[in-house]
Amino acid sequence: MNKNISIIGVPLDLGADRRGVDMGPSAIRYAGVVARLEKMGLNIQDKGDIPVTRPHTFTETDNHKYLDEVVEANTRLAEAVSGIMEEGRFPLVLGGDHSIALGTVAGVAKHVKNLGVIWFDAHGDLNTGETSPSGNIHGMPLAASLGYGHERLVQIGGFAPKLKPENVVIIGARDLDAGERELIKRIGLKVFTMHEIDKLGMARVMEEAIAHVSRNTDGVHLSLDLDGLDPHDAPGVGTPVIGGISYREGHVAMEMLADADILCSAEFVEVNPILDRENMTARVAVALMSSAFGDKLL
Ligand code: 6HN
Ligand code: MN
Ligand code: MN
Ligand code: MN
Repeated sequence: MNKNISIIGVPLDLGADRRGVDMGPSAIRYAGVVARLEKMGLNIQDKGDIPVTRPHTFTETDNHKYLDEVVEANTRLAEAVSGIMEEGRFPLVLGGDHSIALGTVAGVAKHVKNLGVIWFDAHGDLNTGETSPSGNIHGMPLAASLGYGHERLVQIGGFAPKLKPENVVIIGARDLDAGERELIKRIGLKVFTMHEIDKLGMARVMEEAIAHVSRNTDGVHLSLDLDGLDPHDAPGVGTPVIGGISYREGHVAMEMLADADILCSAEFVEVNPILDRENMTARVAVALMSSAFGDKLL
């Protein structure tokens, strides 16, 4: 695997309607991400944060809150991630709300012909302006990366679509909106809900998920929303949903990803220190990262 990792933070909460998740990158750094990964023998470069414009007033465009600011931040992020890929390094993006996947996926997909994606989340993030119950863009990035939704989101980075539905899996879903379920069925997206995780176990789910996303792809992006975990283990998230992935299930999933050696990029999003307890969710994020990069217990 690529041992040269470039970290980039995105202090954006506008995709989640300003709820403190902009402090996620600081919380993850405070939890010791750089030292932890360096201790594993990885070469870490922390490139700091993407500048995010703070609006003076609330704006909404066709049921998209803060569309201009979210597009601007993600356009910058796409360029930064693309630059990291060009240097042959592994982009590790720290969120920030999940709308930042728009920029990360755009930057990675520019360099990986057939990009696979593993989307860990309680949610589908498959809404469009038409289906979103909230107008929050963090509920839309997977749809937009697949080519569905507002043109300005779909076209971030200047090309579309970034992903083919057959190269994507969602893991941990348990709160899907009506329009999201409809899109999943229409495009045949592979979703491992909590039902499959309970029934088959995480190891079997990961075997199937890894086989699915690596079959016809040249690299796999991990987009991990901390709300995919159970709120008991990761309480510092803006949209918690009970009955999620346990800390241990999360670890075995990351360890299996490291063993499969398929990742080309990763992002850890939705860490919200204001809603957290003793920075626990940021610490869980760092622990999961180290497992995804191959840290072993023995
Ligand atoms: N996230 N499906 C809900 C919405 O507003 O579209 C929740 C989205 C949550 C998004 O956690 O990344
Ligand atoms: Mn999400
Ligand atoms: Mn979520
Ligand atoms: Mn269960």
